[in-house]
Amino acid sequence: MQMAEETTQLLSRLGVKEASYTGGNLRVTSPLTGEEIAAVKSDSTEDVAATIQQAKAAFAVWRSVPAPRRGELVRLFGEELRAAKDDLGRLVSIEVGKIPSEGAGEVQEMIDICDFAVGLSRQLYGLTIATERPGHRMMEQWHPLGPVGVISAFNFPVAVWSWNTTLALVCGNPVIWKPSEKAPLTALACMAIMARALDRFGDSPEGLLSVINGTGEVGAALVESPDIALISATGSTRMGKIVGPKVAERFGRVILELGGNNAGIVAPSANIDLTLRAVAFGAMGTAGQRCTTLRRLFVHSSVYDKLVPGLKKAYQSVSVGNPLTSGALVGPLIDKQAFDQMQTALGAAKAAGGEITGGERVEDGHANAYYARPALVELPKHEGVVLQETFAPILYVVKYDDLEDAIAMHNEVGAGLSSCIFTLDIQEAELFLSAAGSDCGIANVNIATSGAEIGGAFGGEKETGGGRESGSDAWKGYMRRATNTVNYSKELPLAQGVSFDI
Ligand code: UN1
Repeated sequence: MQMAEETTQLLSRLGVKEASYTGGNLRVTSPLTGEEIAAVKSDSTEDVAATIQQAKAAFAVWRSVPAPRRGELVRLFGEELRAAKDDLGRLVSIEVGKIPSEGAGEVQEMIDICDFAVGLSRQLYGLTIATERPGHRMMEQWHPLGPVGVISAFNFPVAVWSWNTTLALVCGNPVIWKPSEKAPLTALACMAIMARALDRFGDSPEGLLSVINGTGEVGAALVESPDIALISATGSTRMGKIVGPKVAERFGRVILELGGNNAGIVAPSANIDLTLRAVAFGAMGTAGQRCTTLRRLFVHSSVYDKLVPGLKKAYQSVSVGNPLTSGALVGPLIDKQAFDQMQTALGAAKAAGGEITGGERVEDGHANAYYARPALVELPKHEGVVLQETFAPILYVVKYDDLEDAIAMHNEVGAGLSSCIFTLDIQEAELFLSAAGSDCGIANVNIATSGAEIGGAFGGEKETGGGRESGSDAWKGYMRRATNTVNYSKELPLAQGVSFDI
């Protein structure tokens, strides 16, 4: 079956109206074959303004709905997602090129965060705090914040929106979603799935959830609106450098989840077999297009020859191709630009004395599909191109002798998202996790950098932007805290012993 035809069938089964993905000006191509599969209508800045006003009105209603009732909407969404998992996972694969288990895995991540958010809807706890004044009580409450704008990237076209949306909903906030212009179809599908949950829920306000499609100016209209209390944006550091200051200018709140140049350290005691498998998934999975992809590996000189030849073999033999027709483990890069950037980085690495295994284009019979064999680059020094994130399957390998040097190199880059160490030595593991160790938001032992579960807070430091999404107490980013002091006495003692007797 032709890709466009299958896409139409999937969209119709998922409940997306044909008019929303035919005849529009935003052409959608599948990276699997380079074929055009749909043409989505772009929204205008006037459409965005109207959507924001609707969200504002929805907020006035939704903030007063009890949080456990808000959780009920998320529970129903989780049920609808379970029913739609196969179709939505397949659509993710078609639209952004993921292998089937990763397409389905992304939808599973959405289901998981629904479950988390439903529980959370009964746990939006504030503290009660001891006061210094007699007859007083002090406490904090967490209140809904306001409309949330979610800007998501092509590589996790649906999961990242769901982390933000499920939390925002139970926290009492409407959400407007600006998906990547490379992945508008999966966004339309999510809205159709959500529409079924909203129908079953019954009495939600109009404009509680919406999607706006288009390019930069549509996103900018969202970012610049004083009515959007929080912008949660996932994408490149370059994008974050534009979005962050714009929101700060109007004193809005941001959650930024930007680039990663994630690294691992392989210590002398590492279990080499486990390390090899973990590195292979971390570095080559999702064709190197996760923000948590493993991009740099520091290998102790005593185990270098035990690990690296095996890794090279894996790079030479891993199956690359259309994952829907061949069962390949490495699918396509998202587009030509991604492939060109990969080749530019490899050229720079070669010029710096890097020894490259793989990296070449793999022909799949489609001129506009860009498949590349993942590249392993043995670098003599940790400098130059390795310090930049290239959103492609390139793993740079550098030898080390001293763990402190390896940690220093590890922390030398701008980004600070995810990190890992492979070791059976508890002192090394704990040093890596300590204040003097990895400077990232995520630091792991004996697993690679990618594939985080939703239960932990997700995000990173430095040029990664500092935002946290998904689990732990990331929900606090979607609420405002009010400190309340109540005087139940007949006196008026002032704090800090101040007297002011009129
Ligand atoms: C992303 O690439 O933007 O840890 C998110 C992971 C996934 C999320 C990645 N759970 O790889």
